[in-house]
Amino acid sequence: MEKITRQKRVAAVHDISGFGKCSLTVALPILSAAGIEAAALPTAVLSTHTGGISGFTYRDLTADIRPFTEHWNSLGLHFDALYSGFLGSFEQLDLVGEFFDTFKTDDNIILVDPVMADNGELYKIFTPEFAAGMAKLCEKADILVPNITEASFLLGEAYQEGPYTKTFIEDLLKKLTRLGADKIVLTGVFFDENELGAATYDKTTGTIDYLLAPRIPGYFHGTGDVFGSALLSGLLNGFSLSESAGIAVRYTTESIRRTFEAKTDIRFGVDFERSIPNFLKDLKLL
Ligand code: PXL
Repeated sequence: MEKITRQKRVAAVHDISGFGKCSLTVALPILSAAGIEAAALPTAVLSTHTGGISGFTYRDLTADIRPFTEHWNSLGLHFDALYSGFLGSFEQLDLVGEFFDTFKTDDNIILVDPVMADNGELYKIFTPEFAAGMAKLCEKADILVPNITEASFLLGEAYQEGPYTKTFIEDLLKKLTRLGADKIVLTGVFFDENELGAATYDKTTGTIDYLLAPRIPGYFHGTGDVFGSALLSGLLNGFSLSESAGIAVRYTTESIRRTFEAKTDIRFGVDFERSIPNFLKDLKLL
């Protein structure tokens, strides 16, 4: 007989890009598959994501953030995690900060994925001022999940291309905790051309772990959101930070491999759906 426990609940604060598999169209199904209730606070509605696709529509939902916060607060809702990603405007940095302040408790976690840049560059819609504002929002995070480009912008440092050294990565991890979060999961870590993955650092224990998998060539869109959602699924299912990062690396890699073999347009996102069974086995839910 299944033992019934209280279901975990996440507030997912991301945009909804109608086509292209990223942000909410990735976070909601992954969290749901992992048995977690996912509430959505949409930051913007786009026809597609902005990565390599032109002509997308963009409806900014800044004006809805505070009314969502107030309504959810009036319902007395409790979230086990507050998970933010792509924000729709500069003003949302403060509004999402208020959202965090409203729903932060002693027993929940704030996971911030500072979505704004990759491959050494800010996404076209973001400015250096936005990056500075994001660094302020990161002060509220318990767990920060940047890629190496985002880490560089958050620290105000020049981006360095890989392959990296352990000294470089460990220095970056430690500097990132100065922004506020005690736990860092850095993505896009590689020491040679054969493997790629994540590094985790828990400042409270001083532990650093590397979770690497065989590297698949190409830049696949939306993989940061697949990774972040899988990481959070691991954490809320009782796995440690490095175990959860390992689950997320394996899930993201399997999804990328299938997409690579199918020769799908890399802008259209990865086939994370058909990796769900193995993901659930890794989470010990199947
Ligand atoms: O996956 C990150 C992301 C989320 N949302 C939108 C994006 C991007 C990356 O380009 O454009 C709208």
